[in-house]
Order: sequence, then structure tokens, then C-alpha cells
Amino acid sequence: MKLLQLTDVLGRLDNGRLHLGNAELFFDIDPETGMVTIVREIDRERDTTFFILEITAQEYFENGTIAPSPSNSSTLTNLNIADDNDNTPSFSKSTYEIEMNEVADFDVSMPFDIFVFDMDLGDNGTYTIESDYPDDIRIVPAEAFGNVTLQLTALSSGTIFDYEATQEVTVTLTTTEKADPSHISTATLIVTLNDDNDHVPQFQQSVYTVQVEENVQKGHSLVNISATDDDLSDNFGNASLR
Ligand SMILES: [Ca+2]
Ligand SMILES: [Ca+2]
Ligand SMILES: [Ca+2]
Ligand SMILES: [Ca+2]
Repeated sequence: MKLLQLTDVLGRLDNGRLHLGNAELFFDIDPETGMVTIVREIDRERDTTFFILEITAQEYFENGTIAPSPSNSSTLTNLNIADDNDNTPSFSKSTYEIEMNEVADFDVSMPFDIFVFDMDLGDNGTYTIESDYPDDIRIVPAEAFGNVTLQLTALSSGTIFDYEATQEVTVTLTTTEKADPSHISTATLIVTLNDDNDHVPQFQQSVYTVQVEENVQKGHSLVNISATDDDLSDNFGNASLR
């Protein structure tokens, strides 16, 4: 790929030759024609966003020996690498795991970080982050550019974090790029719940009416009163009733 041809700028070189003073890993220059070409693919995010190419014109005698000084001059050429949208906004891990109390940890940030990145420029590196349970988990920020660390919060107004319904919740997180919505990536968040005491014991009946004959014997059973507690763990449920 032809980048620039220096003889277009410098005029015809009679006995001169052009050399690159740097960046030979990526570029080559034809000493006669001054044509600069790319010899190795440049990744703007991996390698560099610009080059300052130093190009030297050296004067020679016809027999090929270098002419006596002063016989060379140099010029600097700025070369900016334009962005190509070659990155998808990505999570640092494919799966994140966390433990939380089903009630006590509502409405406070989960104590871990989720890192997302897309190093492209402008809209090429701008993306949204969503989950499949938007009413249950708040994600901050919901839109980002470049690198971002997400904060997740389980909401008390939601319904999925209920130990009595399930002890493990799987959430899918999705990033979608603004410039090209086909640039999508996902990660899985596995939340293991701990039981909280969010159910109070309930009597089977609100009122018990018992008629007792006079003169009943000591030890005679009158009525069987029972209560239940919907919490599942022994600490907070039926097993904790006395
Ligand atoms: Ca890029
Ligand atoms: Ca991108
Ligand atoms: Ca509970
Ligand atoms: Ca309870």
C-alpha cells in the first residue's frame, strides 16, 4: 500500500537516495522513487496512534560513494493512524460469581468490580451495558466509552432475589456497541443467596376457641396450637420455633 511518495514533494533526485530513520518495523521507503509502503499491519490500539517518520535524503557520487558533507538532509512526516472499528466491547471475565444476603444486601453496591473495555475511538468505542433483569439489578454506568468499571446493585423493589424461591440466580450481562450494534458480548453473573429472616411465624388460626368441661383431669389435652415460618434455613424457619 502506497502511503506517500516523497519525490512528489522533494522534486526529482538525481544522485540522491532516501532512507527511513525510524519505524522500519512498519514502513519501507524506495530509495529511488521515495515511495513509502507499509510492511507490517498496524493496530492502532496495540501499536500506536501516530508515527513521526524521519526520512533522510543522502547524496551519492555516480560511483556509489557518499558525497562529502554536507550531503544529506532530513525531514519529519507526521502520520496519524485512523481508527478502524475492530474491537467489540468486552468483559474482563466470562463468568462472575458473588454471594449476597437475600434482604440485607439490597440497595448497596455489590462488593466487586466488573471491568469492560472497547479501545476504539468515539462511537466505535461507546456502548451500553444491560442485564436480562433490569428491574432487579441497577448497573452504573449504563453507557460507557473506552474502559469502565461497573457497579451493580440488587434492588429491593425487585423480585428475583428471594431465598425461599431459589438459592441461586443467574443473570446475563450484555454490552452493545453504539456504532455497530452487531458488536455485542455477554458475561454471566451467578448470585448465590444466603437466607435472611424475612418471614414472621404465622399461627394456623388467628383465634382458637376451646370449650372445657368442668372437672377435667390433670393432663387432659385441650387444643393443638401450631405455627409455621416460611424461612427455609433452620435459623429463621420452622426449626427455630419453640
Ligand atoms: Ca480500532
Ligand atoms: Ca468498537
Ligand atoms: Ca428468608
Ligand atoms: Ca423467620
